[in-house]
Amino acid sequence: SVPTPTPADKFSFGIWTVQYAGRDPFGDPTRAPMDPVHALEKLAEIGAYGVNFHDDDVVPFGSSTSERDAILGRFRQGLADTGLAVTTATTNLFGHPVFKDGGFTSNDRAVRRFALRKVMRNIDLAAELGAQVYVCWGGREGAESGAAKDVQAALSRYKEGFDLLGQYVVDQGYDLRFAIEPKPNEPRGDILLPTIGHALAFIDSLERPELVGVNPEIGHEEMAGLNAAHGYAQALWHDKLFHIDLNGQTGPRYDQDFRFGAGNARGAFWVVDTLLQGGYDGPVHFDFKTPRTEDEDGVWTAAAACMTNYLVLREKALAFRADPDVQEALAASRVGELATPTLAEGETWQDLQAAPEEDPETLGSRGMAFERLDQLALEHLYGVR
Ligand code: GLO
Ligand code: NI
Ligand code: NI
Ligand code: NI
Repeated sequence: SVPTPTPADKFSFGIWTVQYAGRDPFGDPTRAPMDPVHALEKLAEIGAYGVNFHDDDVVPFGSSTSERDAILGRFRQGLADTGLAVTTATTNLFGHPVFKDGGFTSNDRAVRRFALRKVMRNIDLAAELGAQVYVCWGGREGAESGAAKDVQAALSRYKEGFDLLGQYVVDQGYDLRFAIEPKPNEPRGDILLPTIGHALAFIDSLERPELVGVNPEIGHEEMAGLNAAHGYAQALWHDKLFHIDLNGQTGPRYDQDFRFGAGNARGAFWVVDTLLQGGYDGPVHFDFKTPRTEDEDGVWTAAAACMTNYLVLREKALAFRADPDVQEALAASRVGELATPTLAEGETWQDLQAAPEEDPETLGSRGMAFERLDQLALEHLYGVR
């Protein structure tokens, strides 16, 4: 039977995901613009728990203060009426032409100042609405050509931006942490902080690294040819998995943003398993786009399917871990042994050198039995176990 979402599942959506009207580089929108309050109502109806928004998703760029107040009044009412939580918020630093060369790392200093003010303004709203994570996707931070960007200077300005924002939330007393969302390319030819690993290394250079983590998106990692589940695992290992963007992608292509569970289904299974095993307990957030072939009904079908597919994969991943055959196979593959430190308690490199030598022929002849283990996973995924 098809599982149904509950608030305890903590499913959340970017408002922009369902608002996406189908504009792509080759064609105009195929669907009508969607009112944000309508988006809230429908998301609540299909079983979502929370929402995430860019400033401009709710308040159109360039609105006057009185327009902004009126729009936000209606939006707050929509949140109250639907009971949806604001889990996360973010800034649109990519849509307007002012950001054509980036926000925090534009060569144009005036643009950088404008961008940081825009972020601070929306951080105030995010804090007021109870968001705990502020996502930063640097979609326009990058270049199409070599001499256009001094990458080291750009990273210094990127750091300056995060240091300023960290100071801002501390000074304001906000309980808000930042999550950098890596992406290798699109819309820029090359984007700075292209993968989880680049972002993690960058975070170490900040004044307040404890305030900044990552928001990895499955599709973005796969665009880089990487294993998304391994990326999530490393972010967890560093205690930096502050938020997640789940969706579907088929290998290194354009950013497909399929509904979660479509595209690389096997990769999706391992992402869910990794999140469950790693104890991730933040919002289960979807960042997808409904293909422009669909009308509004198709949008709600796709949005609901993200949650269905997560619940299906969660059930399968848990059943996989609970299966006695799998436990036996894990033991045969010596997976648990990896948790045992290589040196015994108190042992030193001298002791290691003095120990009787392992026989490489014997060790090399032992099979790892991974094929059996993986086949069991596939049989769970394919629904025959
Ligand atoms: C684009 C990104 C984008 C971000 C969003 C949140 O590829 O995935 O949708 O997730 O701007 O900051
Ligand atoms: Ni994306
Ligand atoms: Ni994407
Ligand atoms: Ni995203």
